[in-house]
Amino acid sequence: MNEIKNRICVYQGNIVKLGTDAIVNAANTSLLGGGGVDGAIHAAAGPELLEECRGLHGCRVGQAKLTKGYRLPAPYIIHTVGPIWQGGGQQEAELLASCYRSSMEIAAEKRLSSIAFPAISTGVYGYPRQEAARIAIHTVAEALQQHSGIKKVYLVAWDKETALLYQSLLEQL
Ligand code: AR6
Repeated sequence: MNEIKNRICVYQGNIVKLGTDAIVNAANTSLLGGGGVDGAIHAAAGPELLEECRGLHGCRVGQAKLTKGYRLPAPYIIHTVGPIWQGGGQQEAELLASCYRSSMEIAAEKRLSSIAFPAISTGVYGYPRQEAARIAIHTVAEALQQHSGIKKVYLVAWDKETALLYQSLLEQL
């Protein structure tokens, strides 16, 4: 597991600043923008992003779609739609894992070597932070075993609490 551990890092701050090959957006099914990290990404990437998103005709929960990064330092954005937390009985865990897995698959297909994820579903969508962090780390670690071309995955935390959570889960891998 050490080799995998070394390919995951925790970053606390604004994901739009990262110059990884792709950053992941925690979008909604319309892909037409919103608040939170979605709003920050659209604001930083510029209006061309919304234009491209219009042509994608939305995205299902648990799936992901690729666009260019436009004015972002990252050349690509992978838009994924996390589940809305409804108490845990609506396949939220499977759907959240699927967001991470699908995004990693797109990155691998595009031969990208670095990707940054926000804590999908843990804002407006209300997913409990600890459980979401556990799913993020484990799904990313599993996907890294499959996709040797992805050299670095950044787990981006907006707040200190999430950063510490990621850090301690990563140490336990
Ligand atoms: N950089 C990194 N992380 C951020 C940033 C940022 N700039 N801004 C917020 N976060 P959320 P969701 C963290 O609500 O729960 C949108 O309106 C935030 O602290 O952005 O998946 C979409 O259009 C939290 O930990 O996404 C959807 O309608 C995490 O990112 C809906 O919100 C995710 O919070 C999606 O909700």
